[in-house]
Parts: sequence; C-alpha cells; structure tokens
Amino acid sequence: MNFPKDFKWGTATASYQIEGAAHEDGRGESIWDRFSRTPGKVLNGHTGDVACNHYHLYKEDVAIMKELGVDSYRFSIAWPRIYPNGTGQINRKGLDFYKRLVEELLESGIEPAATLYHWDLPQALEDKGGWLKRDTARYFQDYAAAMFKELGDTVKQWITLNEPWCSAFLGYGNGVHAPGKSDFNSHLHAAHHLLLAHGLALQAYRELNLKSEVGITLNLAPQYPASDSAQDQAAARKADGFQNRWYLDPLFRGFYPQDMPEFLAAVAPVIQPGDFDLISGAVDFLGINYYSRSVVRSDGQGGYEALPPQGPVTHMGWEVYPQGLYDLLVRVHEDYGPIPLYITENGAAYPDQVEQGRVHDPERTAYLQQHFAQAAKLIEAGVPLKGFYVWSLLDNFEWAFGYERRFGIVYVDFETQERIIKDSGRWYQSFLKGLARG
Ligand code: JJW
Repeated sequence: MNFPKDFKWGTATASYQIEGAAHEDGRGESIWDRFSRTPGKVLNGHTGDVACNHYHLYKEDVAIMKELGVDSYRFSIAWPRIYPNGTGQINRKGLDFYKRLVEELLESGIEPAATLYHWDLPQALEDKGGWLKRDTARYFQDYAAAMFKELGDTVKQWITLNEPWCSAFLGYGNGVHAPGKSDFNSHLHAAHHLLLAHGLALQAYRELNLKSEVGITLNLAPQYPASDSAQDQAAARKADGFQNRWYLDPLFRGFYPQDMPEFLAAVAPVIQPGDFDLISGAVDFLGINYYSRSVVRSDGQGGYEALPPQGPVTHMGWEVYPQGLYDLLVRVHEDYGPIPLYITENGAAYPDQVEQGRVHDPERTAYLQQHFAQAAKLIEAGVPLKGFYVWSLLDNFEWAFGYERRFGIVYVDFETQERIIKDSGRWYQSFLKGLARG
C-alpha cells in the first residue's frame, strides 16, 4: 500500500464516550447525562459518568498514541464543560482540561484535531428546545468562536459537527439517541439548525484568520439498489437523499435536494434568507465517517426498505463492505469536489476478550487492513484523500449500546481502567512503522 508522506494517520474519540468525570470542575449536565439515566434508553443502564476516566488518565492515553506512532488525534470538546448552561461565562476549569490535553499532544509530536460538537448538548439548551430552536445555532457560534480564540492554531484541524444526521434523526426523528424525541418532520428542523450552526461557526472561524483548517464530519453510507429495476434504483436514490444528499447538497451546492418534496415542505418553515450562504461557506476539508453500506429495494408503495446484510457483519450487525468506502469517496469527489477529504472515522466492534493479558482481534485487524487498502486505491485514482482516523483509540461508551460494543484498538477494563493494546493496535503500530515518512 502506498500513501503520500504527508498523509495523516490518526485515532478518534469523543468527549462523552471516554472522559468520565461527569460532575467535576464545574461541568454542566448534557443531554446524554439525562438520556442515559432515562430507563430503557441505554443497554444495561450504562452512563458516561466514569467511562474511560480519560479526564484523569489523558497523559497515559496520549503516551499510548505516541507508542502507536499516530500523527494526529481527533477528540471532541464537551460544550457543557466550557459553558455549563450552554451560554454565558466560560468555565475556566473545563477549558483548562483541553489546554492540558493539547499541550500534552503537541509535546508528544501528535497533532490535535478537535470536534466542537459530538452530541453532548448542554441540557440547559435542550430545556429551551435544543436543536429544534434557531437560537441554539447562535449559542453554538458563540461557543465555537470562544474555542477558536482560546485554542486557535494549536488545534490543526477544527471539525464543527460530528454526524449531524445522527444528531438530528436519531435524536429528534426516531428517539434512539439523546434527547430521545421522535417526530419525523421536526427532525428536519433540527438538521437545518445544525447545518446553520456549522455555517455560523465557519463564519466566526474565518474572521480570525487562523492558519489551521476547518471542516465538518458527515456519516455517509452508499445506498446500492437491490436490482437494476427502475423501482429499486429510485428506492436507492431516495435512501441516498435521506442519508447523504440532505447534508451534502446544502453544504456544497447551497440548497436541499429538489427531488424530495415532503422533506422540503417539512423544513420550509425554519429556513430564513441568507441561511444557505452561511451553510455553503467554503470549508477546508470534508470529514467522512464510513462503517458500512446499505442495499435497498422498493417497498412497492413508493418507499424503500433495506435488505439484510449481504456478507459478514461486525458486532453492530453492520456488513463489512470495504468496497463501499471506495465507491462512496469516488462519488463524493465527483459530485461535490474538488475538496480535500478525510476519513474521520472507520473501524469495527467485535466482542473482545482478554487472554493471558492479550486481546486477539484478527477480525478488527482484517477490517482495518481492508479499508486502508481501499484508501490507497482512492489515492491512486486521484481522489484527494488526506488522512484516516481509526475509530476508536479506546473501547468506550457506544451510545445506546453502553459499554457492550468495543470499537477500540486499545482494550479498556472498565472495572480497573487498565488499558491493553489489542493485536489490531499492534498491527496499526507496525503498519505505521513500515510507512516511508518524511
Ligand atoms: C445508526 C439506530 C434505525 C459512532 C443508528 C444507530 C436505529 C434507522 C458509531 N459514530 O461511536 C447509526 N456510530 O461516536 C460516531 N455510527 O441507528 C462515534 N453510526 O435507527 C461512534 C447508531 C449509528 C451509529 C453509531
């Protein structure tokens, strides 16, 4: 496999999934604190109260990354640590944690890449309507601007939002994620306000003339038709509109897809003049989280349904389909480029076990190796792919699945907080060692 010398290899995490210390140093309540305490919402009633205790063990975790040899670390900043009520005065103790983390990374020769919103909205803002309200986008702009000023170019890559489809649809459309609301039409209001929040943060970023890069991360999944019938092709096109184009089009073309009349009617009431100029402001890169694909067919009534997985699956039940990464990025490049692309998440959950102090996870190693190979193919094909972040550095709180789904290349014993580099982590380490680096 050949990669350019300046290709960025990293690992990724998110604040609520790893930090713990949920009540320390003035951190405010987030929607995930509230949601995880709501009976029946998270497997086994797990919460992020302790998680990987990364808030206290960050030096050990940075040392592990240094040992692995990664170039960059993608983490997220918890809004409720900075503004416990979402807005007002900065909580300095919360901010200091991220300053210490960034300093530790820089001293270890690892580039910090920070996501500003990875799903942990301050509960105080949710109490006022959360992402269903336009004001939340304004509060986000203030928070983002403060982080750009405080951390500036020490963070080499800024990511405004992680996976707005998940925040909007899972949070407000089907209720599987916090805040657990379920109304299809209003989830599109949430999506619009999230996109607007991105646009407003981008505007604040540009005013500061920083030298680092800014972008957004989307969870995209290619939607393949089950057959070449016109009905199945139309079904795949609809699924693609829902999952992918509803976010890509406003960001890169300045309006929502015109072939989705029901969606357009639902979102119309919250669109204001000028919104699309903000939303489609130029980004320096697009981050893509890729895990799997869908194969869809017509349901015979103008809608669509997904077929069961067509091959091997991970512990999430998601089909392992490396070719989908290639197809997806070629398509994004052709339809929305040219724009530098990063894979900001890719990885797999498998039910790992410790055996004599080791974790043998050949399936995860194979998953990563196959997806790295597709990344190499993409570069060969001329797609401007600039980096790849493995999800995740650590086993962590996998949202509605609690600690039951392990994505880490480093095992975490949640009783003792012991970390063990899995065989896949060792494989990544030797892969990185074998690269010709400048
Ligand atoms: C969809 C649930 C039916 C995370 C989903 C649930 C049922 C339509 C992994 N990415 O932990 C997608 N992850 O925090 C970000 N990606 O549907 C990072 N996507 O709805 C990782 C979960 C996910 C999902 C989870």
